Amino acid sequence: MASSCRAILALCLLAAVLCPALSRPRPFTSLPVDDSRLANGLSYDFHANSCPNLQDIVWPIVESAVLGEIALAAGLLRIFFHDCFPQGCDASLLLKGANSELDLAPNLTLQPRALQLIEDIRVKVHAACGATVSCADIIALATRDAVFVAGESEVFYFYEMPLGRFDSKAPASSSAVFDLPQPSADANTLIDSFKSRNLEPIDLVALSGAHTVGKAHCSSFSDRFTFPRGDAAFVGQLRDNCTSDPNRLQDLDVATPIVFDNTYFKNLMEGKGVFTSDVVLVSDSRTDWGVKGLAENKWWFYSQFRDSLVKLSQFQPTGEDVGEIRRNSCFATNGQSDQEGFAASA
Ligand code: HEM
Ligand SMILES: *[C@@H]1O[C@H](CO)[C@@H](O)[C@H](O)[C@H]1NC(C)=O
Ligand SMILES: CC(=O)N[C@H]1CO[C@H](CO)[C@@H](O)[C@@H]1O
Repeated sequence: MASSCRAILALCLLAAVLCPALSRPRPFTSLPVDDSRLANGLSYDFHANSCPNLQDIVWPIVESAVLGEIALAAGLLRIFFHDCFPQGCDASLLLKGANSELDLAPNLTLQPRALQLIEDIRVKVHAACGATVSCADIIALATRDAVFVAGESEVFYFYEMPLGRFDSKAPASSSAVFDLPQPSADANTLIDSFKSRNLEPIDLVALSGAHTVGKAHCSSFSDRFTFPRGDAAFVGQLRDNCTSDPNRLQDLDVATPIVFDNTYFKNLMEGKGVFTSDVVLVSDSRTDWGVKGLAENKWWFYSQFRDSLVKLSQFQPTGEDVGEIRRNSCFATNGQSDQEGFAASA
């Protein structure tokens, strides 16, 4: 009896994953939106005329991809961060070929399937609207939708993403890419690094909450085994697991690894953060109150994460040249031939 129930349940789950008819309609928000506080050139309805169905095209692709492979939500979030932080959200990260950011150490572990998903979405969007939407806007929308799918949707706030970004014509410089904070960073370094991008300590705390999903290689937190920090038994377990299998992937949120929720902060309160950059947030007076507050109040986490992500999403490259809408591929500038773009990736 019990086993036949389980079989039916398994079938229903499978159907929910495979059957698009069961997919949820695109979430929307009825909150009033105010363009006046957005960065230059961005607006919530930027594509209202050029691509009115944009969000209805993006949502079902992301929803079915993430339901099929929940890890893509983490993959997109990290791509978004790594694209935006060095020189602004301009899809410079995606360029392949000479001087590609993807060839630099901090990007060593970006998920190839999440990168490809962005290009797959571009193809569908451009088929419907022509080359009117940048890869940078597609990354922003896809990331927002993926987080929603991975979250507790009944309580998660949906929100509008500012749009109107342009794609870069070249990769970011390697020095800008190496500006991405290291997992071994201390609180001062993290706070300064975020501050230099106009992000407050509370933004650092909330955005680090992205580590409520996703995984890390042992090499990313091996410094934990030299410098005692956090819960000693937990660190011992991390070390033992990495010793027995150095290639294992460690869940960043050990309690609820595939749900986008505030458990990451509850773990931190118990000393169970994976990176030094996570653990130090609990013991600095500029961030400890944020960790405690977001651990105690998931509503605050959801709204703070939204605000901080929307803030990060508005980083724009400085300079005269606003960029372009990549026409042939998110992996290649319009000047690069497709050949060059893809040859480099082979
Ligand atoms: C505060 C400074 C941060 C540091 C030092 C940091 C560092 C790292 C490192 C080292 C990894 C694991 C790489 C690997 O071993 O495979 C990782 C994974 C991840 N990071 Fe961060 N990160 C930071 C902030 C962020 C932010 C702001 C976001 C997004 C808003 C983010 C999202 C993610 C996600 C989702 C993963 C898992 C990726 C996957 O499973 O594919 N991180 N981070
Ligand atoms: C270490 O591995 C064991 C056995 O697979 C697992 O139960 C435990 O959760 C792992 N520890 C951490 C910190 O992930
Ligand atoms: C996803 C991706 O392209 N990763 C690259 C990151 O950089 C290393 C070299 O440092 C490449 O080998 C990876 O392919």
